[in-house]
Amino acid sequence: GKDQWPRGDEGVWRDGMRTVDKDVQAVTRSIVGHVQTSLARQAYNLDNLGAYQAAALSARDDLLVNWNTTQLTFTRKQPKRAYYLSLEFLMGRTLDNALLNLGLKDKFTDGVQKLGFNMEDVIEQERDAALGNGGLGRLAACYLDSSASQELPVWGYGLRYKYGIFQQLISPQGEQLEAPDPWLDNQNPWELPRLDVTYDIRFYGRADRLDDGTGRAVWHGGQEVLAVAYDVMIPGYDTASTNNLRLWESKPQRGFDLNSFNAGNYEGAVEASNSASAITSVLYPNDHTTCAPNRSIPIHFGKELRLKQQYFWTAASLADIMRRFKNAGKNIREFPDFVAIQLNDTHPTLAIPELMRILIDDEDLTWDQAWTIVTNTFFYTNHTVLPEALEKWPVPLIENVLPRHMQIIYDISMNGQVLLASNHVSDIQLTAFVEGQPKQVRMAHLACIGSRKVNGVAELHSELVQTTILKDFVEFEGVSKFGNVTNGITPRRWLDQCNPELSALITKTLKIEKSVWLKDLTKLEGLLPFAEDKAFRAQWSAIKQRNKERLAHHVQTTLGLIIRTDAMFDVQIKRIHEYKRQTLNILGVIHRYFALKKMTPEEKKKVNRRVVFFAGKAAPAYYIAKLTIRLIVNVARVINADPDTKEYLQLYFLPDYSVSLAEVLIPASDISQHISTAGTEASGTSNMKFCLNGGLLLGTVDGANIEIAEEVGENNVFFFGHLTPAVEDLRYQHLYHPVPIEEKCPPLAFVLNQISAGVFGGDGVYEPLLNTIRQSDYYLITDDFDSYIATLEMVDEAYLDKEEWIKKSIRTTAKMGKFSSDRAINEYAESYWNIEPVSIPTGGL
Ligand code: RUG
Repeated sequence: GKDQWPRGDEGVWRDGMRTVDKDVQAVTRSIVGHVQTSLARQAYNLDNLGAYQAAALSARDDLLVNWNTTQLTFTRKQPKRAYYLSLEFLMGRTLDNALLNLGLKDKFTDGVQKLGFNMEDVIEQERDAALGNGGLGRLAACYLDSSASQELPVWGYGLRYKYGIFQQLISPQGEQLEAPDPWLDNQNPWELPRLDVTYDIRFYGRADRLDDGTGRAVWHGGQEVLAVAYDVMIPGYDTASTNNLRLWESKPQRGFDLNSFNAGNYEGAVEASNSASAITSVLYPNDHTTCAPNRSIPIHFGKELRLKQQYFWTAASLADIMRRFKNAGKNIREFPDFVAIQLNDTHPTLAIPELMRILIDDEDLTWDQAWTIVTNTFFYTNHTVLPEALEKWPVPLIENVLPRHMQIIYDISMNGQVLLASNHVSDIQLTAFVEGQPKQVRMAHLACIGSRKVNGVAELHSELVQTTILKDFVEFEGVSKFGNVTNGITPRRWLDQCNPELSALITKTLKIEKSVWLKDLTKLEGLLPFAEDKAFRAQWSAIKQRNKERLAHHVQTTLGLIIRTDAMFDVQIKRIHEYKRQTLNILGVIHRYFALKKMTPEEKKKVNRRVVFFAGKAAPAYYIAKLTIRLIVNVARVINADPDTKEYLQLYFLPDYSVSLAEVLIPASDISQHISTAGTEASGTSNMKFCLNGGLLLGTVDGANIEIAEEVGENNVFFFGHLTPAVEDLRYQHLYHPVPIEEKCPPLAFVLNQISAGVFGGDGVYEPLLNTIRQSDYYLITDDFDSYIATLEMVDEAYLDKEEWIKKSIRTTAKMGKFSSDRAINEYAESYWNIEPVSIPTGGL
């Protein structure tokens, strides 16, 4: 219909919405204005935090104009939209990124300086928004940046956790301690509460099937919780396009307490309120849901609150999507023509039965009509093939919390089985998704059968998805349903923002606008010829050196440690997990330590100096991972204090790894380690970040390492270890034909014995960790140790040839174009979602 707006005089409205290009004076005026009004603080008595808050509010004003224009344009043009459902969005800090994307960084830096502040200090005031565990959540954040930058109509949907990922502290004994992360305590200028956008979400109660032959049911009773929307603006780079990330907060329903109060049950009312608010209280601190096989039960197993989080978020998001779709006046059958929903891992799989419920119970569609819509709307990304990490929910739990959904899941299962039988699939049991004793729902199977496409996150991984966990679905549904989208990273944050000097050198060298290569990262290839240019190499390496000094300075100011910068910086930063094999790395460090101790002073002089950095959190219940941290910290204590070796080898565990810490570590790295057991790391994304910043890669033939090597050339990466097809066999050998480590790998046996003997203290505390290697060695430490050590020696040798090393570094950066998240998001948009860019006018409508 005809637009009903604006009220009054349109010219007056437009004049009010007009924005002018901000100059430095406009910036300072706006900041001072916010100090006085929004913050109600004294202009002449302001600290860094106040300056940050005022600067953030000022930047937010600019974002809001673009955000409004973008949303209004979408509403008017009604393009097909995509929605990215993710339980985690690991955003990090916003101010710097927002200013760079808006093109206002220089003006703000000037303006802030005129007001007596230093921009870097101001930026440092912001707390990370750490609503994620690791790669999966950071990927979601990179995809939002790229969607907005590519002007794609994409919204994110997630939860507004009151507490993000825990803060990691390290005790004097080297133990990880966890403290809460009350990140909202200082207020959050980047979110807009939408107290008017709310939905009632039901839990428990009863589902009564109607016997009118329609298959409909009525779900009633139980608990109702209110979902309240908070919007986060996502600015695109060098465009007005500003997308939305909508996060839900749970609250007691309005008037929830009236009945209880009337009945004189005050405590009952307060309890109900607590249980409603608890849903979005805290991010579950586990990636990969579980621990290693056979050693512990899954961490989420049967965790009712986690199930409630998943449903609360998917139900609120779907209700919101449905309301927007209906407001556009479309017929329900057109739903998949206007809506694509990406399921980030199995966490939002309940969206599948939930949409079935809405279509059947509320919209009166038949089962077949509803199923056609559902299977044309959803897309599922798998992020792991580790069997122990695949989500399963006990049937009795779902039955209790979501009785209607359990009925629908049974119906989907039954229909699937009938189809399978008629397709002569060999082993129906394998594809069943309600299975086991007690019965469980396998969420990956449900996500797969309910989606239009299923993808993995790197070529090897996508292949493994098709040949292992979803093999029978490939047989049943055809291989064309399955695909690959190799992960990507945003070059705005992971080069321009975190490594401004390198970014400036690249722009100067390529002789094109920064905005050109940052939007088409393949342009970096233009750097290749400069690898042969000595003067350029000198500039390149001087920047790396300054980034090392920046890191050393950071460590000194935050931890009081003095780090030498005339050494190779060797970095492994990621969640602590057995499959990622931080153990292999620390055992390698110990091996090196003893080798150094045996050397004469003459021999030592020829040694490549090395500073080894670790950072990463362990899931609080993951005992072996916590022991690994403890070992690293205590080895560091011994090595760094040993006068025989400390000049040649230093070791640091940097506590409380975060996006912001990564932004300092990555540009400073000469080499980084990505050394998972082959076939276990789906992709990895920090490998891409290091290489983009000219750090070389030491890794196994796994995940995206393989594609990085394909791009940059095998001679510019350091690969080692057994390949994926060998892994099963080796595990079998460990179990049924074990060879003592003394025989199989004497240098490793020596290292393990030194730890056991107490050289690094601990009084036997490390035995459970060492036993994982001595016994079944599921992650193949004993098989890969020799080739790991040999490869480290090759790295040393290569580093000593400084000029060659810099050439490798330049060539690596030059060939990283493929790994921009712009490329990845365009693949999703074109091959899966079928959405198109919508251009947004600058300066308001
Ligand atoms: O472990 C994977 C990484 O390899 C990958 O790069 C990242 C993004 O795709 O996702 C990680 N991941 C997998 N996080 N959680 C899971 C399993 O639930």
